[in-house]
Amino acid sequence: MLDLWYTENHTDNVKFSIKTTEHILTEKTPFQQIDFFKSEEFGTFFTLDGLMMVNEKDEFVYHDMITHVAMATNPNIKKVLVIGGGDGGTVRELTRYASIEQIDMVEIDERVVRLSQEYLPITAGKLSDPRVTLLFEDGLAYVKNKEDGYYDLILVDSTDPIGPGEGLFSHDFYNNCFRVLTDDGILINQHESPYYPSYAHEMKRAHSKIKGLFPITRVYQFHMPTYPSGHWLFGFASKKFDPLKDADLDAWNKLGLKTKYYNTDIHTGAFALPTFVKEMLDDA
Ligand code: AAT
Repeated sequence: MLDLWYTENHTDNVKFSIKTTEHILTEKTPFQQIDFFKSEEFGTFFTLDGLMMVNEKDEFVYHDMITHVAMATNPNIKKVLVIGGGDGGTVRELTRYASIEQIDMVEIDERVVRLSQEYLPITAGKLSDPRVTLLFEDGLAYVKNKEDGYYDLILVDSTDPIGPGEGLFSHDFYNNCFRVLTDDGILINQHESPYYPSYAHEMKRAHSKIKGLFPITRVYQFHMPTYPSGHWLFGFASKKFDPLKDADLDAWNKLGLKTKYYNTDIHTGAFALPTFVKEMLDDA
């Protein structure tokens, strides 16, 4: 029996490997290289340009945390924009709220969506919800052309700031997000990791740009076993609602949604950051 391992460089000096049982496919699109694999430990997973995006085992952590923190903060969210997120996991979590009326997902690479629908129904299964509209274009251009004050919530479920995701970490993009949000709008963005310096550098850059635009900016953390260092962050930027002072956690619990990672203790706890992270964000 051959041992086939998927290996990813987490830094120039650190590698992360998963034993695979099958390399399902490899495909180069105009935007990136997509690879799908099967493994014992993480089930089916896919990578973009050699970086882990989603796997069946830990996707719940990321998709719970990108969605439920904002939804518990403002239960009146009706119109949501997801940027990226082609695997559908973020949309899946959003569709659990009967109160949401419209979900627009803007994904640059249609192939990520189609392949996820074929090989990862666990995340893509709710993309057919009638409230969901799929748009295949660059999220940067989409927000530039969108009217003012339209969305209650924007979730930026993007790749890292190399390749097609780069523009989604730009000042211009955050500025347009601010503009297309309603007066009580919330922006959640993929905020990289504080641990390895190359990721921490991007975390600080993103934070410094968002801090200058939104009156309320926080960062919260979660544990993602397959992302570099396992320590990952989302940014919470908002025009009106503070995720700690204004969240109605009892109301969220009354919804009775069963989640595997998020709960209302985590909601509060995730904003408690280690000292080294606070210091980096403070001088960002
Ligand atoms: N749900 C977790 C999965 C992702 S994938 C991020 C998606 O963002 C990809 O499908 C990619 O095609 C899409 N994307 C990249 N750039 C753009 C863009 N400019 N406009 C719209 N969509 C885009 C996130 C994984 C996070 C990994 C952290 N290491």
